[in-house]
Amino acid sequence: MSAHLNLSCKSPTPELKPPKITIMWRNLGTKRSISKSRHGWWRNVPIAPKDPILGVTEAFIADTNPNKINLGVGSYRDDEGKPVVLQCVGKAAALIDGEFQSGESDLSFVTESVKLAYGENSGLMQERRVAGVPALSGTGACRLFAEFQRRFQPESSIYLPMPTWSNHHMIWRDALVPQRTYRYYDSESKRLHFAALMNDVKNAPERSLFLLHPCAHNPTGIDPSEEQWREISHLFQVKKHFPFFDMAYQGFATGDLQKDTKALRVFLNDGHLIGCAQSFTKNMGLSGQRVGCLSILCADERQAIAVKSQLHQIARAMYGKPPVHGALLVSKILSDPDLKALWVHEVKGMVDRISGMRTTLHGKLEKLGSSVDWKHIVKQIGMFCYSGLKPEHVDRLAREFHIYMTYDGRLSMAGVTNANVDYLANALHEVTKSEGASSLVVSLPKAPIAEQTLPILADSSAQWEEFFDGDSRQDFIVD
Ligand code: PLA
Repeated sequence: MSAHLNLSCKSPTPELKPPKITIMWRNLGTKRSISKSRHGWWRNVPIAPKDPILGVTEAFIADTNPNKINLGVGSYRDDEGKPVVLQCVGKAAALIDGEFQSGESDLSFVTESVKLAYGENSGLMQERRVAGVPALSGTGACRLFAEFQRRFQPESSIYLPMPTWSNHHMIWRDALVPQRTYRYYDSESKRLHFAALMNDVKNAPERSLFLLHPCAHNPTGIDPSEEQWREISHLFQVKKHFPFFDMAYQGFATGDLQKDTKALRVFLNDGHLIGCAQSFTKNMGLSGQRVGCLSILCADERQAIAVKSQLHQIARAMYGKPPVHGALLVSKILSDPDLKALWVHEVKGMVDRISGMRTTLHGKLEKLGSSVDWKHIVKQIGMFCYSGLKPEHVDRLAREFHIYMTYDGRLSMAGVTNANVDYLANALHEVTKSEGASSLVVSLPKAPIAEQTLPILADSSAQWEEFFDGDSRQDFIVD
């Protein structure tokens, strides 16, 4: 401002004031107008709703109580509650140290990943019918497929199980693919609602795309049996549906990586063309590396080349390529027999620890004389216990006991340890004291979670109640 005054005073002809005009123009950019325009660009942007899973971790981190427990996100922890670097990963890291990290690693990573999912001896690799690309972990693999689906099956919807991982709704929403749901879980019996599932598969229009969890279903911890997979696969053949498997927990259902691919095997034996998203986040503990693979089994090599080229092109415009370090670690582990054997052993170790904690927690609750029937804690498999706790229980657990979980009552069993299991059992007993034996019944969301704002620590559970109406079959379309 003072510069402006000084300069204008230098003008010999005050009427023209040329320097002043220049300075006045500059003056438009003074602090006040700059800050105004800066605020103007994004003034209409509202704060995004908290993520139903990641928001729990935020609340946990903000809590300073020493007894706090995070049972929100499904990340494996050891019995001291610490994140684990698998030994096989440490050894592989030493081996790849200094290795030339070029795009060449893609090939072996994809080949090894596909072998792991489709089977070592499957002839599919020799037939070159699998279009596989590295992806940004399981989330990125799903997102890439959703984008591919919208481009090449623009009229199609995606059928998601109800319930499913909350982010599935957001992934397909952002890819602008209409969503439908199919029934999966029976809240009363806490079992697979097989008849309803088959009914919904049967009633879907021919040639629909379905997302299936091949093992360790998130959040219910309930998988179809092999016989049930056969029936599902048969019905898919009749209806010409396309199965897209989101395999984020290979190994976590049974502790055996091969057994956990039984759903894929059944579908492959029946001659289906399939899609598969693989994640190494949980089973290799590579959360920070974001390693995944998207594969699509095509009718012949020509198709596979075309599909792969399109997947690469979509990825190229979104993020280029995923980082290579994690993919190198995975391909090293999968291609080295000793490292692979060590990995298989370590996966079993993680799964055994989780199922041991299920037994311990269940035993403690029985000992406390809980009136609630907690058998599902030991019956369910994988990382999660779909407890049936209601939003008001979840609220109380957070407020009074500093125990955090998602509002649907999903507990990550990977966060339970010998040191915190007594405290957890007491807290669960305390908040459910007034409940009867059969009262822990999950109410399923009545609308896609992505469509509504989920309360993380709701002041009242009324907000949450809006999500539920007890009707497990909801069809909805995202425009
Ligand atoms: N698919 C399913 C069914 C998942 O449960 C998850 C992760 C993913 C894909 C994504 O895997 P990624 O981390 O390899 O991308 N679900 C977690 C974490 C474990 C999360 O929500 O991000 C969960 O707590 O549900």
